[in-house]
Amino acid sequence: EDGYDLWLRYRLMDTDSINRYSPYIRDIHISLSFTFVMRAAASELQRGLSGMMGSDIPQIQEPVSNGTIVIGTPTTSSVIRQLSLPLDSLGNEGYLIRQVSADDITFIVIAGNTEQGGLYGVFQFLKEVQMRKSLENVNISSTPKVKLRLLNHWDNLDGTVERGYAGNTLWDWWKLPDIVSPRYTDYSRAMASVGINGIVVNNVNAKPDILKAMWISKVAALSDVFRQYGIQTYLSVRFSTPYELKETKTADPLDSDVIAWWSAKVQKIYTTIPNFGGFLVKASSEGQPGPADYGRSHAEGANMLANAVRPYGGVVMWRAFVYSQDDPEDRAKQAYTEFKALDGQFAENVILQVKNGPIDFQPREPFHPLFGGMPNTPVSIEVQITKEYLGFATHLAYLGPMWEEVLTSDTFIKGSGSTVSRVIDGSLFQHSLTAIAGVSNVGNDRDWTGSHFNQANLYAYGRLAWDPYASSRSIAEDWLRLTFSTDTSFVSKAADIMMMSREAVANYMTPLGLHHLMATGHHYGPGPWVDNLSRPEWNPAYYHNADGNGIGFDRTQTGSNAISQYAPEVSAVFADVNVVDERYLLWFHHLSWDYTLKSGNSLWDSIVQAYDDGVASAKEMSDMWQTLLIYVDPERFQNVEADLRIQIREAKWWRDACIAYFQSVSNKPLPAGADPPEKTLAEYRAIQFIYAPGINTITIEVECVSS
Ligand code: BDP
Repeated sequence: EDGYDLWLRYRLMDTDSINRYSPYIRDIHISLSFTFVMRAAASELQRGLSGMMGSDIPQIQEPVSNGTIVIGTPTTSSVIRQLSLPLDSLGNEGYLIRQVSADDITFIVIAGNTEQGGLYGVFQFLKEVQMRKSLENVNISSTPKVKLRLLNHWDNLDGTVERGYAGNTLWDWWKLPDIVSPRYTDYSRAMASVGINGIVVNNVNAKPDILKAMWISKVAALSDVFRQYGIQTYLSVRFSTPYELKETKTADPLDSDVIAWWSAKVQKIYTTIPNFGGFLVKASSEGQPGPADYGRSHAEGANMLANAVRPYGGVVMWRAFVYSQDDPEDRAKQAYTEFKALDGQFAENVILQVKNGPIDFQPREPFHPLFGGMPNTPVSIEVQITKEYLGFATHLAYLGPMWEEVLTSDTFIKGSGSTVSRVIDGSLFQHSLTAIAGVSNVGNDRDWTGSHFNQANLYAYGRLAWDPYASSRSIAEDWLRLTFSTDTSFVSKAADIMMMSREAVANYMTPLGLHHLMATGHHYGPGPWVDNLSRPEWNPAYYHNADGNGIGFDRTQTGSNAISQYAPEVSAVFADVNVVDERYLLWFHHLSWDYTLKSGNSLWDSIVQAYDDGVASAKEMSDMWQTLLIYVDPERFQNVEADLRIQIREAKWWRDACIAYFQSVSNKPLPAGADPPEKTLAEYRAIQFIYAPGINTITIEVECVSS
């Protein structure tokens, strides 16, 4: 039980369950006209059902009898065609699972308008059985609410993964394209099982080499596997590639040689990778070259690439993660300021990819003001599945509630109910190009994600990409049933652990709206004292502004006025210290240490209390896990147990180091009953990790230059 099977565990069921399911699961009706996606679906169904039933569930072509499962599309399956099922509303990727009776025969049909829809239906059907749901009169249909559901790998060509905590890259670049690991198939199965339909294979901090013919052929070999599962392939590209490969004299997006270079390159890519989807671009951002180097706007840069991919139906996902050291403004305001002015100037196959919050994947951020701020531009959300700022692989932090928090946030841009999910699914501003991107936590570790509970984040991401309105708790419960046990008391208690975990991390790292207190470079441990990096906005001190009088970032009118980037209804709430959710307090306000919170306690005492709550929650999670021993196999139980031990220790490290530092600034006594930090501030400051995982050469260059 090493976690390799993820949530696709087709383990033998108990005899009662086998008996209960056998009338519905006898054989699988396929058609010879299936192409590769439906063939992959049929073999997945056979594999899953045979595994769970403990006997071969064969694929058949004739005849349909009681207990046959008919799969396919109206075009490829004559049985489905004759049933005249209500498939119209399912679109290109939806599915219908239904028990039907015809000619005195009762059987289940899994249908889609396309093979991809059929594949998703098959995975859903398998989940129903894995979760021991009843199949009597089964009638389930579902259609994804977001068109492009992407996993962004930050995988480097040298095999490392930027911000990756699950080993090295899964892509064996060195051996590709000749040797194609069967693991790529298992990866694609897992992705398709949660509805992912696009993979960006390389880091946004891209190297020019990825567009050399040799690398394109490596990507093509991966892509051949992906497309069996309805997955398109995308590449991150470096804006200056033609210039850096010495094939043009500039990378100016308005230069005709540059335009011609990209068009020719795109044509070659599509010849080699027929299911290519387009480009992801990080430009004029954190040292990456971009249109700004040539005095051009982001729209001019993006549109040039968009023109190149348009003839093939490709898209450009242009990242809005930009902030400049030359700009004295609050970093939280910069992306909005820069992009708002360009609204309406982007080509129709460009989508602006915006991180969930205005800074950078912190344990808690308010929603990014560009959600709702760019009505004339398709805008997608980028979330980070890999836990760069939430304890890497070992801390248990289920991110579902964090994403739900942002997706359900109301932008009020078109009045009440203008939620971020409605921006993302295109319904608020009627955009048909919609997307959601998650920064992958997948590596070549046996368990794929570095820990068992990190698998839940990958799963939840896929589920929310399919349906941004889904509840994070019910996703957690499904994942637990698929991954560990369907026992109801296990599921309910383990889901409680998951649901409290992110709040625990936010409390022991950055409570009450504090943010970016992480140490330099690796971002693992605490570093609230860091104030000497060359770029001001890389310093934790820039964000907390703690001094003898108080702490927090004033983003109201008396400060940076970042709140003005939100709709008046939202900014009024953020502006009012008495109304704002206290979990965002110090994100928006600079307050005296003696300021009184709603609890009646002072700010200083409340900060200490929140850190203590975080540590207490980590302990509680571990105690709760101990009660689940009987439900979980020893190997996985002990893995989680060991991770939780690390988490308790490091929660305390975070708490002690931050309190030691903030106390040195506030000069306040600890509230009665609070333990003093175990070590001195000097000792916490001396802790260094030079070889922490996830830092790539670019990051090291950037941050070393600055320190
Ligand atoms: C930051 C990461 C950095 C990424 C950057 C990005 O620290 O490694 O390159 O985001 O999203 O959070 O481009």
